[in-house]
Amino acid sequence: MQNIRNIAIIAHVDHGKTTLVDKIIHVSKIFRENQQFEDLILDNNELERERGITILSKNVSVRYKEHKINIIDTPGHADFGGEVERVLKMADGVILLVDAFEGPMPQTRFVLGKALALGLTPIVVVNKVDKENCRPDEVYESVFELMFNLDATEEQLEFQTLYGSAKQNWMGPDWKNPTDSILPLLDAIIEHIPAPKIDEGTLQIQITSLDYSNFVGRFAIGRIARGTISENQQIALCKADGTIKKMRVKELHTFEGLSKNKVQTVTSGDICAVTGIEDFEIGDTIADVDNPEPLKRISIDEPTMNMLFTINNSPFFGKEGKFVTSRHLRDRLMKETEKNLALRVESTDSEDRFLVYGRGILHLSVLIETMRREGYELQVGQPQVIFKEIDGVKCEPIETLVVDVPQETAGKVIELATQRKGELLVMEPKGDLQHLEFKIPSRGLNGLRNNVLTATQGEAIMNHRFTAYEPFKGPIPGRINGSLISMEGGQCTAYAIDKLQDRGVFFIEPGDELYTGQVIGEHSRDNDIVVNVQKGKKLTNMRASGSDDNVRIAPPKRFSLEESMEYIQKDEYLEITPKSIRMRKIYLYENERTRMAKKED
Ligand SMILES: Nc1nc2c(ncn2[C@@H]2O[C@H](COP(=O)(O)OP(=O)(O)OP(=O)(O)O)[C@@H](O)[C@H]2O)c(=O)[nH]1
Ligand SMILES: [Mg+2]
Repeated sequence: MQNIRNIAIIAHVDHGKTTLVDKIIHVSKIFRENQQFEDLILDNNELERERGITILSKNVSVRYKEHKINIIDTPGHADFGGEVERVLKMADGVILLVDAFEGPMPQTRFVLGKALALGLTPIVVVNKVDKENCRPDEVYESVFELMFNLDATEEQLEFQTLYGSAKQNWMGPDWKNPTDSILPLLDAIIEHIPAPKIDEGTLQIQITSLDYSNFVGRFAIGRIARGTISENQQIALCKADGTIKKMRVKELHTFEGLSKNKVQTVTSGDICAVTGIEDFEIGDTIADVDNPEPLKRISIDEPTMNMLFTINNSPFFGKEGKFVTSRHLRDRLMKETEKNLALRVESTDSEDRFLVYGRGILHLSVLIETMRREGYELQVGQPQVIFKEIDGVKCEPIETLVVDVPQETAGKVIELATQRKGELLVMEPKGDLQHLEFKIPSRGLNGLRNNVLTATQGEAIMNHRFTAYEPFKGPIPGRINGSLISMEGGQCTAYAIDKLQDRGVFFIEPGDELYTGQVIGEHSRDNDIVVNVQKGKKLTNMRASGSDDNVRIAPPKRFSLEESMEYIQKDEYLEITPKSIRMRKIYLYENERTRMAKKED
């Protein structure tokens, strides 16, 4: 029987989890083989690298002092919180990372609450003590207070604390005295995280995660709660609907460093990846073939938002993408639901349109961005929060919003949040910033980030997380400005844009190909207007000379995918192709829009 420790690393977004896990892998290799390694990068998919965030949790494993330590790196963004909750089932302890300047944030509270509820005792790591304005002692105090407020047991309140800098590769008991390695953390794990509890009985593994390999197909990943599992063994798969299917294990792997290691047998307490299990879902139990006993299923957070996904039917349809039909869209969305647990897809009365339910803007935008990179064209509608009727009362999702801003702009931020039914709960100094906490309907967050950043010259740090459903708070004013809409199709000219500059801000550049009904700018007033940007002199070389009209044109306003998702109105779509993101009116022609608006009244 080997000595095993199973730990999950949890924290608010960006507090340094992945950096720390990279360093742990690094040091354990050096420790064993006495050699240098390249920088390891755990955030290995393209979107994770570009955005510098973890989207999927990952299993790795290191060996240290006769122990095998299985580590699960988790995502810190609130939209992926369901993932954390699930993988905590594989752990016997957690490392809670907290940024030595920021302190506990909304997601810290959420993940810590889940860990405490599962009876796990954390090792607290106050990370980033190298930051100039850090305040590790205060942060320690607030972590203690947070645990207390989350009803931690006496035992849990006696948590171990380490200070350090994952980036500078050290951990130790005192933040003022840097050590020369992160080994003190590994020692603390071995000493304070309990070994897995071994229950007597036949095989039980709950599938908590999955992985793909081009060679062997899908891996079912889980921790062996009871018994042993071997290559080629017959097992029973216990499904959600109560059915039990007999199948055979093909290959069996354990985690070793960043990769997997093929093995013959794995015993209870360890985490393994199994192939050969067909049609499994997360939450299913792999059990003994003669005595199948399923484990209690994992509940998954309900979606709080939905968006209409539809095929691209703009005049530019099919020009830039490979997969454009409703069949393509349907198959791709259905495939996604197999691994993206918090996502739900519903058919509508039209075979071209689907309602996609998710946990927030980022959750849905990651899917959209992935699809566009794969060659899909699609359109999406304005994100809608999901209302619920609770005891006969219409309720809506409410979030905790935390904004840290420079003193002098705090007033503006409070005003913006209050306009959207935000309720200020906390206002206190944090370093030289002002720390604000609000309770606000999810609806009110739509587009708020953009306004807050503008109001604070980009200085605000903003975070929010779903807390609960509460009775509907009443109407919230939407976007104040209307849209500038292209009257005609074709290339726009610098001359025409220049003449219209006093009407608002443009999202397009001279020379862009447009179509009738495309949203090309923001009107300076509250109504939509149709403008002609094609007329006038066609300047052949837009950028060439200083005497051209175009030199006076303000640069176009550019939106990220998420900003556009938050920007569009109810009667608008976002057209997404591998090459472009365009906004458009659902009804491209003005007479159609007038007719439809009348119908709605
Ligand atoms: N100054 C400083 N920066 C750090 C430290 N540890 C991590 N960082 C930086 O913080 C940023 C976020 O680090 P990550 O390790 O990706 O954070 P994470 O917690 O994995 O983030 P998510 O997975 O998105 O929740 C990166 O730019 C790191 O370089 C540290 O000890 N000191
Ligand atoms: Mg990470």
